[in-house]
Amino acid sequence: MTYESAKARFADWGLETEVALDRLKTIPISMHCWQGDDVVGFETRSGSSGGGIQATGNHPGRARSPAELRADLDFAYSQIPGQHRLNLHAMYLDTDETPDRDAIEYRHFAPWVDWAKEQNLGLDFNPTFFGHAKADDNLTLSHPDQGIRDFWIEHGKRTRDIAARIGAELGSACINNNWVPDGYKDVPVDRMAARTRLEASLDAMLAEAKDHEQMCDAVESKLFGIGVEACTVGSHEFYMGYAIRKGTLLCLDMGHFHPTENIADKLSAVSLSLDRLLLHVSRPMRWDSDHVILLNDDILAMAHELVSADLLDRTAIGLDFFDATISRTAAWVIGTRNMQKALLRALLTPFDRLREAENRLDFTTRLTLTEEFKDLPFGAIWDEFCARHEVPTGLALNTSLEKYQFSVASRG
Ligand code: RNT
Ligand code: ZN
Repeated sequence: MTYESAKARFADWGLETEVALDRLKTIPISMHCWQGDDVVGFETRSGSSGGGIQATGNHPGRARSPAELRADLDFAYSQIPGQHRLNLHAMYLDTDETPDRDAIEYRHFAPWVDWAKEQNLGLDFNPTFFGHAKADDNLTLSHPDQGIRDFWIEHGKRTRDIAARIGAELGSACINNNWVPDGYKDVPVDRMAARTRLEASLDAMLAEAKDHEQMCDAVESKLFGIGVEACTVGSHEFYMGYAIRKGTLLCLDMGHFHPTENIADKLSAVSLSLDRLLLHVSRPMRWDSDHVILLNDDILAMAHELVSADLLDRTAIGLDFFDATISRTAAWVIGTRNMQKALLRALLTPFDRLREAENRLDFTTRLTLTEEFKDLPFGAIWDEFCARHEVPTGLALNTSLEKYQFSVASRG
Protein backbone atom coordinates (compact mmCIF):
# COMPACT_ATOMS: atom_id res chain seq x y z
CA MET A 1 0.00 0.00 0.00
CA THR A 2 1.28 3.47 -0.84
CA TYR A 3 1.71 6.15 1.78
CA GLU A 4 -0.96 8.28 0.11
CA SER A 5 -3.63 5.60 0.27
CA ALA A 6 -2.67 4.73 3.85
CA LYS A 7 -2.88 8.41 4.74
CA ALA A 8 -6.42 8.47 3.33
CA ARG A 9 -7.44 5.47 5.44
CA PHE A 10 -6.33 7.28 8.59
CA ALA A 11 -8.03 10.47 7.41
CA ASP A 12 -11.30 8.52 7.33
CA TRP A 13 -10.89 8.15 11.09
CA GLY A 14 -10.08 11.84 11.46
CA LEU A 15 -6.34 11.30 11.90
CA GLU A 16 -3.60 13.25 10.17
CA THR A 17 -0.57 11.10 9.51
CA GLU A 18 1.59 14.14 8.80
CA VAL A 19 0.94 15.46 12.31
CA ALA A 20 1.88 12.08 13.76
CA LEU A 21 5.10 11.85 11.73
CA ASP A 22 6.10 15.39 12.68
CA ARG A 23 5.58 14.58 16.35
CA LEU A 24 7.35 11.22 16.20
CA LYS A 25 10.55 12.73 14.86
CA THR A 26 10.78 15.03 17.88
CA ILE A 27 10.71 12.19 20.44
CA PRO A 28 14.24 11.19 21.44
CA ILE A 29 14.88 7.69 22.70
CA SER A 30 17.81 7.30 25.08
CA MET A 31 19.62 4.23 23.86
CA HIS A 32 21.60 2.42 26.53
CA CYS A 33 25.30 1.95 25.87
CA TRP A 34 25.42 -1.31 27.82
CA GLN A 35 23.64 -3.39 25.16
CA GLY A 36 26.82 -3.06 23.08
CA ASP A 37 29.21 -4.88 25.41
CA ASP A 38 27.06 -7.02 27.72
CA VAL A 39 27.25 -4.53 30.64
CA VAL A 40 31.00 -4.95 31.06
CA GLY A 41 32.31 -1.39 30.77
CA PHE A 42 35.84 -0.11 30.20
CA GLU A 43 37.40 -0.16 33.59
CA THR A 44 40.53 -2.23 34.00
CA ARG A 45 38.82 -5.07 35.74
CA SER A 46 37.30 -8.31 34.61
CA GLY A 47 34.41 -10.41 35.68
CA SER A 48 30.65 -10.16 35.63
CA SER A 49 28.69 -6.99 35.98
CA GLY A 50 27.41 -8.10 39.40
CA GLY A 51 24.44 -6.63 41.17
CA GLY A 52 22.26 -9.44 39.90
CA ILE A 53 22.15 -8.12 36.35
CA GLN A 54 23.34 -10.56 33.79
CA ALA A 55 23.75 -10.61 30.02
CA THR A 56 23.61 -14.13 28.64
CA GLY A 57 25.06 -15.31 25.35
CA ASN A 58 28.33 -15.26 23.51
CA HIS A 59 27.51 -13.88 20.09
CA PRO A 60 30.60 -12.61 18.28
CA GLY A 61 31.25 -8.89 18.02
CA ARG A 62 31.15 -7.56 21.57
CA ALA A 63 32.59 -4.02 21.68
CA ARG A 64 35.82 -4.10 23.69
CA SER A 65 36.77 -0.44 23.66
CA PRO A 66 35.08 2.96 23.55
CA ALA A 67 36.10 3.28 19.89
CA GLU A 68 34.43 -0.02 19.00
CA LEU A 69 31.35 0.85 21.01
CA ARG A 70 31.07 4.22 19.29
CA ALA A 71 31.48 2.60 15.86
CA ASP A 72 28.68 0.18 16.73
CA LEU A 73 26.52 3.02 17.98
CA ASP A 74 27.17 5.06 14.85
CA PHE A 75 25.94 2.15 12.81
CA ALA A 76 22.90 1.56 15.03
CA TYR A 77 21.84 5.21 14.89
CA SER A 78 22.20 5.13 11.11
CA GLN A 79 19.47 2.47 11.02
CA ILE A 80 17.10 4.29 13.36
CA PRO A 81 14.98 7.20 12.11
CA GLY A 82 15.23 10.50 14.01
CA GLN A 83 17.69 12.12 16.44
CA HIS A 84 18.28 10.30 19.70
CA ARG A 85 20.33 10.12 22.88
CA LEU A 86 22.91 7.82 24.38
CA ASN A 87 22.62 6.63 27.94
CA LEU A 88 26.12 6.19 29.34
CA HIS A 89 27.14 4.44 32.54
CA ALA A 90 30.04 5.64 34.69
CA MET A 91 31.96 2.41 34.08
CA TYR A 92 32.23 3.35 30.38
CA LEU A 93 34.97 5.89 30.90
CA ASP A 94 37.31 6.61 27.99
CA THR A 95 40.78 7.31 29.36
CA ASP A 96 44.22 5.81 29.90
CA GLU A 97 43.92 6.68 33.57
CA THR A 98 42.53 4.16 36.04
CA PRO A 99 40.51 6.19 38.54
CA ASP A 100 38.46 4.29 41.08
CA ARG A 101 34.77 5.07 41.14
CA ASP A 102 35.23 7.72 43.80
CA ALA A 103 37.79 9.56 41.67
CA ILE A 104 36.16 9.84 38.25
CA GLU A 105 36.05 13.26 36.63
CA TYR A 106 34.57 14.86 33.58
CA ARG A 107 37.78 14.52 31.59
CA HIS A 108 37.48 10.72 31.73
CA PHE A 109 34.30 11.02 29.68
CA ALA A 110 35.17 13.99 27.47
CA PRO A 111 35.70 11.86 24.32
CA TRP A 112 32.09 10.73 24.56
CA VAL A 113 30.95 14.34 24.65
CA ASP A 114 33.11 15.27 21.65
CA TRP A 115 31.58 12.40 19.74
CA ALA A 116 28.04 13.29 20.87
CA LYS A 117 28.59 16.85 19.60
CA GLU A 118 29.70 15.55 16.23
CA GLN A 119 26.74 13.19 15.99
CA ASN A 120 24.23 15.69 17.40
CA LEU A 121 23.24 13.29 20.18
CA GLY A 122 22.09 14.07 23.69
CA LEU A 123 23.72 12.17 26.53
CA ASP A 124 22.33 10.74 29.74
CA PHE A 125 24.38 9.31 32.56
CA ASN A 126 24.34 6.80 35.42
CA PRO A 127 26.52 6.16 38.44
CA THR A 128 27.64 2.52 38.45
CA PHE A 129 26.89 1.00 41.84
CA PHE A 130 27.68 -2.59 40.81
CA GLY A 131 30.55 -4.63 39.38
CA HIS A 132 32.99 -3.44 42.04
CA ALA A 133 34.67 -5.00 45.08
CA LYS A 134 32.88 -2.53 47.33
CA ALA A 135 29.53 -3.72 45.97
CA ASP A 136 30.14 -7.46 46.24
CA ASP A 137 27.75 -7.81 49.18
CA ASN A 138 25.01 -6.14 47.15
CA LEU A 139 25.10 -3.29 49.63
CA THR A 140 26.36 0.14 48.63
CA LEU A 141 24.55 3.28 49.75
CA SER A 142 22.75 1.29 52.45
CA HIS A 143 25.80 -0.62 53.68
CA PRO A 144 26.10 -0.70 57.49
CA ASP A 145 29.73 0.45 57.14
CA GLN A 146 29.97 4.22 56.93
CA GLY A 147 33.21 3.99 54.94
CA ILE A 148 31.58 1.97 52.18
CA ARG A 149 28.61 4.29 52.12
CA ASP A 150 30.90 7.29 51.86
CA PHE A 151 32.77 5.73 48.96
CA TRP A 152 29.53 5.33 47.02
CA ILE A 153 28.21 8.72 48.04
CA GLU A 154 31.38 10.24 46.59
CA HIS A 155 30.86 8.24 43.39
CA GLY A 156 27.30 9.50 43.14
CA LYS A 157 28.32 13.11 43.73
CA ARG A 158 30.96 12.90 41.04
CA THR A 159 28.51 11.48 38.51
CA ARG A 160 26.20 14.44 39.20
CA ASP A 161 29.04 16.86 38.49
CA ILE A 162 29.96 14.97 35.34
CA ALA A 163 26.33 14.84 34.20
CA ALA A 164 25.98 18.59 34.75
CA ARG A 165 29.07 19.30 32.69
CA ILE A 166 27.88 16.95 29.95
CA GLY A 167 24.51 18.71 29.88
CA ALA A 168 26.19 22.13 29.76
CA GLU A 169 28.55 21.08 26.96
CA LEU A 170 25.72 19.67 24.86
CA GLY A 171 23.11 22.28 25.73
CA SER A 172 20.71 19.51 26.69
CA ALA A 173 19.93 18.42 30.25
CA CYS A 174 21.59 15.13 31.12
CA ILE A 175 19.50 12.77 33.24
CA ASN A 176 21.61 11.06 35.89
CA ASN A 177 19.78 7.89 36.95
CA ASN A 178 20.52 6.19 40.24
CA TRP A 179 19.98 2.48 40.54
CA VAL A 180 21.59 0.63 43.41
CA PRO A 181 21.52 -3.16 43.79
CA ASP A 182 21.15 -3.02 47.56
CA GLY A 183 19.21 -5.82 49.12
CA TYR A 184 19.30 -9.07 51.03
CA LYS A 185 19.28 -12.64 49.80
CA ASP A 186 17.53 -13.85 52.90
CA VAL A 187 15.00 -12.25 55.15
CA PRO A 188 16.53 -9.22 56.87
CA VAL A 189 15.86 -8.39 60.48
CA ASP A 190 15.98 -4.63 60.15
CA ARG A 191 14.59 -3.33 56.89
CA MET A 192 14.00 0.07 58.43
CA ALA A 193 17.67 0.57 59.26
CA ALA A 194 18.70 -0.31 55.70
CA ARG A 195 16.13 2.04 54.22
CA THR A 196 17.05 4.82 56.61
CA ARG A 197 20.70 4.45 55.59
CA LEU A 198 19.80 4.49 51.89
CA GLU A 199 17.72 7.60 52.38
CA ALA A 200 20.49 9.39 54.28
CA SER A 201 23.07 8.44 51.64
CA LEU A 202 20.85 9.68 48.84
CA ASP A 203 20.25 12.91 50.73
CA ALA A 204 23.99 13.44 51.09
CA MET A 205 24.62 12.54 47.47
CA LEU A 206 21.92 14.78 46.06
CA ALA A 207 22.37 17.65 48.51
CA GLU A 208 24.08 20.06 46.15
CA ALA A 209 21.52 21.96 44.09
CA LYS A 210 22.05 21.64 40.36
CA ASP A 211 20.88 23.64 37.37
CA HIS A 212 18.10 21.56 35.83
CA GLU A 213 18.99 22.91 32.42
CA GLN A 214 22.20 20.92 32.83
CA MET A 215 21.28 17.81 34.78
CA CYS A 216 18.36 16.11 36.50
CA ASP A 217 18.43 13.32 39.07
CA ALA A 218 16.37 10.17 38.69
CA VAL A 219 15.90 7.23 41.07
CA GLU A 220 15.09 3.68 39.94
CA SER A 221 13.30 1.12 42.06
CA LYS A 222 13.37 -2.65 41.74
CA LEU A 223 11.36 -5.56 43.04
CA PHE A 224 14.14 -8.11 43.42
CA GLY A 225 17.31 -9.32 41.79
CA ILE A 226 19.39 -12.46 41.74
CA GLY A 227 21.03 -12.66 45.14
CA VAL A 228 18.64 -10.17 46.69
CA GLU A 229 15.44 -12.18 46.60
CA ALA A 230 14.20 -11.39 50.09
CA CYS A 231 14.40 -7.62 50.18
CA THR A 232 15.35 -4.76 47.89
CA VAL A 233 16.11 -1.68 49.92
CA GLY A 234 15.17 0.71 47.10
CA SER A 235 11.71 -0.70 46.46
CA HIS A 236 8.99 1.02 44.44
CA GLU A 237 7.34 2.53 47.50
CA PHE A 238 10.69 3.73 48.81
CA TYR A 239 11.61 5.59 45.63
CA MET A 240 8.14 6.80 44.79
CA GLY A 241 8.00 8.55 48.12
CA TYR A 242 11.56 9.75 47.81
CA ALA A 243 11.07 11.19 44.32
CA ILE A 244 7.90 12.99 45.38
CA ARG A 245 9.53 14.47 48.47
CA LYS A 246 12.78 15.46 46.78
CA GLY A 247 11.54 16.43 43.34
CA THR A 248 13.66 13.95 41.40
CA LEU A 249 12.48 11.99 38.41
CA LEU A 250 11.11 8.53 39.17
CA CYS A 251 12.45 5.83 36.89
CA LEU A 252 10.04 2.99 36.13
CA ASP A 253 11.81 -0.03 34.68
CA MET A 254 9.33 -2.44 33.10
CA GLY A 255 11.22 -5.41 34.50
CA HIS A 256 11.17 -4.20 38.09
CA PHE A 257 7.66 -5.12 39.16
CA HIS A 258 5.63 -8.24 39.76
CA PRO A 259 5.25 -10.07 36.45
CA THR A 260 1.53 -9.43 36.12
CA GLU A 261 1.65 -5.75 37.01
CA ASN A 262 0.70 -3.35 34.23
CA ILE A 263 3.46 -0.74 34.18
CA ALA A 264 1.56 1.43 31.69
CA ASP A 265 -1.24 1.78 34.25
CA LYS A 266 1.19 3.40 36.67
CA LEU A 267 2.08 6.37 34.46
CA SER A 268 -1.07 8.40 34.95
CA ALA A 269 -1.11 7.54 38.67
CA VAL A 270 2.45 8.53 39.56
CA SER A 271 2.51 11.54 37.24
CA LEU A 272 -0.15 13.21 39.39
CA SER A 273 2.49 13.53 42.10
CA LEU A 274 5.64 13.91 40.01
CA ASP A 275 6.74 16.49 37.49
CA ARG A 276 8.78 14.14 35.36
CA LEU A 277 9.26 10.44 34.79
CA LEU A 278 12.00 8.31 33.32
CA LEU A 279 11.21 4.99 31.68
CA HIS A 280 13.46 2.01 31.30
CA VAL A 281 11.58 0.21 28.57
CA SER A 282 12.44 -3.44 28.83
CA ARG A 283 10.89 -6.89 28.34
CA PRO A 284 10.92 -9.13 31.38
CA MET A 285 10.34 -12.80 30.74
CA ARG A 286 9.35 -14.52 34.00
CA TRP A 287 11.80 -12.20 35.78
CA ASP A 288 13.83 -9.04 35.06
CA SER A 289 15.45 -10.78 32.10
CA ASP A 290 15.97 -7.63 30.01
CA HIS A 291 15.00 -9.16 26.67
CA VAL A 292 15.05 -6.95 23.58
CA ILE A 293 11.72 -5.13 23.43
CA LEU A 294 9.19 -6.39 20.92
CA LEU A 295 6.30 -4.50 19.45
CA ASN A 296 4.06 -6.30 21.95
CA ASP A 297 1.06 -5.33 24.02
CA ASP A 298 3.14 -4.11 26.97
CA ILE A 299 5.11 -1.64 24.88
CA LEU A 300 2.04 -0.54 22.96
CA ALA A 301 0.28 0.10 26.26
CA MET A 302 3.18 2.25 27.49
CA ALA A 303 3.10 4.34 24.31
CA HIS A 304 -0.69 4.56 24.46
CA GLU A 305 -0.55 5.96 28.00
CA LEU A 306 2.20 8.45 27.14
CA VAL A 307 0.05 9.90 24.39
CA SER A 308 -3.37 9.46 25.98
CA ALA A 309 -2.29 11.03 29.29
CA ASP A 310 -0.32 13.75 27.47
CA LEU A 311 2.88 12.71 29.21
CA LEU A 312 5.32 12.80 26.30
CA ASP A 313 6.77 16.16 27.34
CA ARG A 314 7.17 15.04 30.94
CA THR A 315 8.66 11.62 30.30
CA ALA A 316 12.16 10.69 29.26
CA ILE A 317 12.15 7.41 27.37
CA GLY A 318 15.17 5.23 28.00
CA LEU A 319 15.72 1.62 27.03
CA ASP A 320 17.14 -1.10 29.23
CA PHE A 321 17.72 -4.51 27.72
CA PHE A 322 20.75 -6.58 26.85
CA ASP A 323 20.92 -9.72 24.78
CA ALA A 324 24.27 -11.30 23.90
CA THR A 325 22.78 -14.20 21.93
CA ILE A 326 22.10 -12.09 18.83
CA SER A 327 23.87 -9.30 17.01
CA ARG A 328 24.23 -6.56 19.62
CA THR A 329 23.84 -3.78 17.09
CA ALA A 330 20.73 -5.45 15.66
CA ALA A 331 19.32 -5.65 19.20
CA TRP A 332 19.70 -1.87 19.61
CA VAL A 333 18.16 -1.16 16.22
CA ILE A 334 15.22 -3.54 16.61
CA GLY A 335 14.40 -2.43 20.14
CA THR A 336 14.67 1.29 19.49
CA ARG A 337 12.62 1.06 16.32
CA ASN A 338 9.98 -0.93 18.19
CA MET A 339 9.66 1.85 20.74
CA GLN A 340 9.19 4.30 17.90
CA LYS A 341 6.66 2.04 16.17
CA ALA A 342 4.68 1.85 19.40
CA LEU A 343 4.74 5.64 19.70
CA LEU A 344 3.61 5.99 16.09
CA ARG A 345 0.64 3.74 16.75
CA ALA A 346 -0.24 5.74 19.83
CA LEU A 347 0.03 9.00 17.89
CA LEU A 348 -2.32 7.50 15.30
CA THR A 349 -5.03 6.48 17.75
CA PRO A 350 -8.49 8.07 17.45
CA PHE A 351 -8.54 9.22 21.06
CA ASP A 352 -11.37 11.69 20.53
CA ARG A 353 -13.76 9.03 19.32
CA LEU A 354 -12.64 6.52 21.95
CA ARG A 355 -12.95 8.99 24.80
CA GLU A 356 -16.34 10.04 23.62
CA ALA A 357 -17.54 6.43 23.64
CA GLU A 358 -15.96 5.81 27.04
CA ASN A 359 -17.55 8.88 28.58
CA ARG A 360 -20.94 7.75 27.29
CA LEU A 361 -20.21 4.39 28.95
CA ASP A 362 -20.59 2.88 25.50
CA PHE A 363 -18.00 0.21 26.04
CA THR A 364 -19.27 -1.76 23.05
CA THR A 365 -18.35 1.04 20.67
CA ARG A 366 -15.04 1.51 22.46
CA LEU A 367 -14.21 -2.15 21.92
CA THR A 368 -15.46 -2.19 18.33
CA LEU A 369 -13.33 0.81 17.48
CA THR A 370 -10.14 -0.34 19.18
CA GLU A 371 -10.36 -3.71 17.46
CA GLU A 372 -11.30 -2.41 14.01
CA PHE A 373 -8.61 0.18 14.29
CA LYS A 374 -5.94 -2.47 14.61
CA ASP A 375 -6.43 -3.24 10.91
CA LEU A 376 -5.29 0.16 9.72
CA PRO A 377 -2.12 0.28 7.60
CA PHE A 378 0.40 1.43 10.21
CA GLY A 379 3.19 -0.30 8.28
CA ALA A 380 2.85 2.04 5.31
CA ILE A 381 3.12 5.08 7.59
CA TRP A 382 6.19 3.63 9.32
CA ASP A 383 7.79 2.87 5.94
CA GLU A 384 7.23 6.48 4.92
CA PHE A 385 8.84 7.71 8.15
CA CYS A 386 11.88 5.52 7.52
CA ALA A 387 12.09 6.57 3.87
CA ARG A 388 12.04 10.23 4.84
CA HIS A 389 14.86 9.59 7.31
CA GLU A 390 16.74 7.46 4.80
CA VAL A 391 16.84 4.31 6.88
CA PRO A 392 16.01 0.85 5.53
CA THR A 393 12.98 -1.30 6.32
CA GLY A 394 12.05 -4.95 5.88
CA LEU A 395 14.47 -7.20 4.05
CA ALA A 396 16.79 -4.29 3.28
CA LEU A 397 17.13 -3.69 7.01
CA ASN A 398 18.00 -7.32 7.55
CA THR A 399 20.69 -7.15 4.86
CA SER A 400 22.15 -4.03 6.40
CA LEU A 401 22.20 -5.48 9.94
CA GLU A 402 23.79 -8.70 8.69
CA LYS A 403 26.47 -6.82 6.79
CA TYR A 404 27.51 -4.85 9.85
CA GLN A 405 27.45 -7.90 12.09
CA PHE A 406 29.70 -9.69 9.62
CA SER A 407 32.17 -6.79 9.82
CA VAL A 408 32.49 -7.07 13.62
CA ALA A 409 32.25 -10.85 14.00
CA SER A 410 36.03 -11.35 14.00
CA ARG A 411 36.48 -9.32 17.18
CA GLY A 412 38.07 -11.48 19.85
C1 RNT B 1 19.11 -3.06 36.89
C2 RNT B 1 18.52 -1.78 36.42
C3 RNT B 1 19.50 -0.79 35.87
C4 RNT B 1 20.56 -1.41 35.01
C5 RNT B 1 21.46 -0.40 34.33
C6 RNT B 1 22.64 -1.04 33.70
O1 RNT B 1 18.16 -4.00 37.16
O2 RNT B 1 17.51 -2.01 35.50
O3 RNT B 1 18.83 0.21 35.20
O4 RNT B 1 20.01 -2.25 34.04
O5 RNT B 1 21.80 0.57 35.23
ZN1 ZN C 1 16.71 -0.27 34.49
